[in-house]
Amino acid sequence: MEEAPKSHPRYFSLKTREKISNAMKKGITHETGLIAHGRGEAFDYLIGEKTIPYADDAERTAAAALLIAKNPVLSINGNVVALNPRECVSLAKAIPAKLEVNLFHRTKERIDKIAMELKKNGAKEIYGKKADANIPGLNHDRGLCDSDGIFSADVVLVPLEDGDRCQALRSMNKTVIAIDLNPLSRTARTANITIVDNVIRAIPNIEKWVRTLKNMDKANLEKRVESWNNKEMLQDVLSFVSKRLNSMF
Ligand code: PTJ
Repeated sequence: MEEAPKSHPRYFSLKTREKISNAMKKGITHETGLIAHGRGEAFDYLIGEKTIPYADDAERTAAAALLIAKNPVLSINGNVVALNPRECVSLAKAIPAKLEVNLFHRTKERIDKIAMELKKNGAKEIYGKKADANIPGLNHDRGLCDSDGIFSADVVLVPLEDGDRCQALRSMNKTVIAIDLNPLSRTARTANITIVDNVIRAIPNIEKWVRTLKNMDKANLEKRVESWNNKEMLQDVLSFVSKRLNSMF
């Protein structure tokens, strides 16, 4: 494939497409991950392709939830590893949290390739290969997970999650943090804390907040998480988008 020209006004977006397309050719990203990426691009356009204040606030709350968790796990799929493997490993180390490869379109080959990619980027231990537990209510390989990873986690960060699985994780009484550019998706409406931002910007910004909040009193962090109103935030995002679109022309 010919390289994206640096002078192109949408160079960053074209490079990102190249990354995800190359990851698909390597068998890391599932082919439907390209479709999911396209949907994400469309919603990113609507928010202006930058971290809006509501997302920054959600990223800060997510950092607080991850810091007070007893067993936090970052769930890694084929899209997020294609876009920011180093940043995921760095965030996991900063919290610290476990990294688990958890796929919607699960195959052993993809699990191994994604785990290898995370190791190349500095991860030591990767969960997800044992798959000795099942998320109740999911009658498909997408329910498989590790007993000492996602299954026993109290807080799970799921970038680009499927709505069904998000609901199943919530039914297990876990705190679910989703990153989803679509504020209308079932995932966005089901998670405890939804980050309406691109994973490319969200993961490093959560890490920035983790480092800022790390030495803060736990009671303060708990207060922030407990007072989070996800529905109100999603309504604010939709008003933001609507005002932004109305003021464009
Ligand atoms: O690697 P696998 O097998 O686990 O499969 C991963 C995909 C993404 C294919 C699978 O989880 C899937 O089908 O996801 P959905 O249900 O299409 O949901 C993807 C959601 O992520 C959509 O709402 C998109 O708007 C959103 N999205 C896409 N790209 C990004 C994004 N959100 C944040 N950042 C992105 N870069």
